[in-house]
Amino acid sequence: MATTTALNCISLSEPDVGKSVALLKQACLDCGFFYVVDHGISQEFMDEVFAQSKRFFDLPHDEKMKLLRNEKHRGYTPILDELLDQENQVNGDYKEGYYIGVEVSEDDPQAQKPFFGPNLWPSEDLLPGWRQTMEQYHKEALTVAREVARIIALALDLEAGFFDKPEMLGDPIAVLRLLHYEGKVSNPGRGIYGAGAHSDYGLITLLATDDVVGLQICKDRDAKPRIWEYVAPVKGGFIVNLGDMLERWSNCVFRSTLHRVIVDGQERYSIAYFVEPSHECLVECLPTCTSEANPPKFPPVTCAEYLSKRYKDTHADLSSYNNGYRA
Ligand SMILES: O=C(O)CCC(=O)C(=O)O
Repeated sequence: MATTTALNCISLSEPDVGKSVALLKQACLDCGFFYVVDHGISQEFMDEVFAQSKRFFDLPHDEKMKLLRNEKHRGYTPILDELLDQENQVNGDYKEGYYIGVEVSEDDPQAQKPFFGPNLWPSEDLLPGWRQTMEQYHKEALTVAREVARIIALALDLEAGFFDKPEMLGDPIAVLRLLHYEGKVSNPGRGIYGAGAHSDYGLITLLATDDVVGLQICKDRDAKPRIWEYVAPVKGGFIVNLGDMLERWSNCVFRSTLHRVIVDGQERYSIAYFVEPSHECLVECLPTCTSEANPPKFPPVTCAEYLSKRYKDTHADLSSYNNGYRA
């Protein structure tokens, strides 16, 4: 049985910023995962978001498939749509999801960009208040993410507002993703997982989960065999992890850690909020993370380019869906 890892916990109401920076830095050097609490989103509202999420996933399959994700990565992703770990998974993730991005109307020139455009929404008759709940959560989570990014900047010896610059989190590709694990029992020996091993793509992810245990992290991806540890859910708080763009920015000083979801037969709900910078943001080694003896490990890349490739590599081709099912 895997053990449960101990993670540092950052309170966003902590008046001693130096203390938060030290705790966060240690977590980022060690495993790239930490808890964030006292973030200002009320428990009552979090419960409402989870309840609305459940209402969506409770809909009949045909109803959900009317909102199948589009080429802008908005909408419903059925079970097995995503394959995160091609080496170790046989079919794909035994989870379903729903992507909600930044709402950009069709006539806005920004809608021409990948990942930007109008969201897909279930009708108000079907799920009253659903859109409003999700839009509010999207907004509140972004505020939390910006606050966490300020502490990260300080931990990297940058000015606190480094990620607040327009080319950074000015027009972020921030994606809310509702997730539902229906309860199919994971079997690593047979390549069956709720979510296969992966690291996230962007700057940070804020993850809210229900109280069903399932998330595991592996601190050393090169270890043989890999050692997996559970991350305990935190009531009302976020599990925050660093993404690959931050690992690139920090020249691997900060860690973007492999994680996966093991399902023991119980249904599970979680809500991920992926924070990626603006489309044109150039992700390149920070001056504080390189020296003559430690040159940049990755070439610079724009956020949109990097993200498009990662989504393409992990999601089913949309043309493989026919009448609600995959060929
Ligand atoms: O559901 C979870 O606990 C983790 C989800 C996750 O890793 C992801 O969506 O990237």
